[in-house]
Amino acid sequence: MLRPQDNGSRERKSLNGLWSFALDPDGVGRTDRWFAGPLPGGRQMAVPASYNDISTDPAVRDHVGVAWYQLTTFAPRGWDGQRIVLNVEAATHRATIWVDDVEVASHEGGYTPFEADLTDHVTAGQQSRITIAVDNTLTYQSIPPGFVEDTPQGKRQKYWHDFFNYAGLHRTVWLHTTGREHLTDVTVVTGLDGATGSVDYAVESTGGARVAVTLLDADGRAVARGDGARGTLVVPDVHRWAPGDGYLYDLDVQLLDRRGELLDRYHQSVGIRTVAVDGNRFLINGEPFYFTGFGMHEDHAVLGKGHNDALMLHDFELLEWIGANSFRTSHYPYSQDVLDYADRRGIVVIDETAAVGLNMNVTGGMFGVQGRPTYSAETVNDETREVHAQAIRELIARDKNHPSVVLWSIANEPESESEGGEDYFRPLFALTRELDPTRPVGFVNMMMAYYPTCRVSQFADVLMLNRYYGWYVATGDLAAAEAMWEQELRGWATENKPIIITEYGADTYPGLRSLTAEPWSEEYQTAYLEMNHRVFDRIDAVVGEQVWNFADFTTTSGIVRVGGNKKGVFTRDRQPKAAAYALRERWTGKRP
Ligand code: BDP
Repeated sequence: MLRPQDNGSRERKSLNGLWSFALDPDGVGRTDRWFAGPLPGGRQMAVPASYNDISTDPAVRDHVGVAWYQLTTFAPRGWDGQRIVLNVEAATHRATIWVDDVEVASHEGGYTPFEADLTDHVTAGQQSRITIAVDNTLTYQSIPPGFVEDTPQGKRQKYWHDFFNYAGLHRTVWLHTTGREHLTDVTVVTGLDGATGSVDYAVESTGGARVAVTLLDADGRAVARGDGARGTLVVPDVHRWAPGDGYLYDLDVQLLDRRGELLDRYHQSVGIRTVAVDGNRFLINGEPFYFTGFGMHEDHAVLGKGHNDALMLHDFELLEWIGANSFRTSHYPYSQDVLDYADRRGIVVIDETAAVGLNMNVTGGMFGVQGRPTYSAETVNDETREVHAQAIRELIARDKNHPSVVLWSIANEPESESEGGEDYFRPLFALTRELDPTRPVGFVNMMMAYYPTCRVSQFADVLMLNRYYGWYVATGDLAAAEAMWEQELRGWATENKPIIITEYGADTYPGLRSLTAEPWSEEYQTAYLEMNHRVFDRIDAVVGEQVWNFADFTTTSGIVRVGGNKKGVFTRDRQPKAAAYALRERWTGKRP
């Protein structure tokens, strides 16, 4: 699937704005054919946004089940004769679409795009009613997993991940055109040989029309041309894509009929770079790379997980200010706008699926759920794994061409110390490698699978560790934490793989100060991070540090969360805590 774009041959129309909206707590909308006419209740909802925090009504915030969105719109008159497609960038966690009375598509998974070919269902210049039923329910067979508890007070959604189950149409909904005979996919793989770059390209299309490609540099000059659906373009004197230098070429892909008339066209941006793992080094363009940055969240006041360009730009400004060269899309695929922008800014991305919370032993008051076995016929099973596999396929299909993406993370903190975990993950690693042999693959290990008990890290090219010595373990005792942490890390270092610390952090209530650096204070967060850095700096195999978290974020309610998770280095409204200045000094050398 190609992301909708405007170019000489394609047009797109955003359907963002206010849609009609109705909650369906009893699940009657489908049988009552809500798609066949105006939705009941006359409520409105903004797209893109999570619906949860828009209203003052707790029934909206805590809704479990289907929410209906509806818009009456026109395919522009000038689109007559073109193929017309509806593209939904994200509907969390699954959705069904109708155009007028006809069901045209449904999709499982809350963070990857899907589309419906509307050519036979809409007429250019005439009105159509688009209805999208979005279901936020999590089950043992969804990614992420969860279950719904029926209580005398109503349905309660339970899950094992530490962020609020925001739902809705989080990203842009597009109506767009392609040629009738059209391009369906473009894949690029780049290489370097000294000063010469290469771009292997593969183009897929319907029908057998001719493909011609031109690679343009950032000034619009053609630097290489190719004929045919596959080939290698050679770029002498290449300008590499590199961390901090998001240089992009443009691959102009044209589908041509026998007379050379344009049938369809697509512009694919290309950053020419290589990624490799060599022993315990992580190499970008053959040079060792050290990750600095954060695990992040798509999380903002009012918008929830809704994408907003202004807020995105501001987050990238803060990343630059603090000297971060990378982030992880914890714990789900982020908006495609974020990845496009990371490409352009030269920010390095660890790209993660939404497989978070496959660890049902974790309880401790965090999620308000009793422990249970993770891998069993009744919980995470073969069907879950197939949904997970599909999530990996869709992530790679969507993000394979982003130079910023250097590493796939196929899960966050699953149960990985058991045989069940080993059996569950073995085929998923094989699948990821088969789909993308060009990037390293890993998953994020949690402290319950401490060294040497983890049975899944054997499959990973890179070790990604989340550790909270000095927070959940040895709380407040940084000296003890430092010794324990170093000991464990020295164990991992014997594996001769690069180690990225993908989470370390301390909850910090902004404004709480304490001369003796007590937990929750700004002083403690700074001291905690400094302790971690001393340990990392002593261990050669550590090739990256990503603090948990970039900013405070909303979670489910619980006794260990005070207005959400407060491990942000920035507050939820993106103001710095004291630790931000310490990190800035470490990462940029700039004194506060
Ligand atoms: C880790 C999770 C992350 C949590 C964090 C925490 O990966 O999602 O928010 O711990 O407890 O277990 O703050």
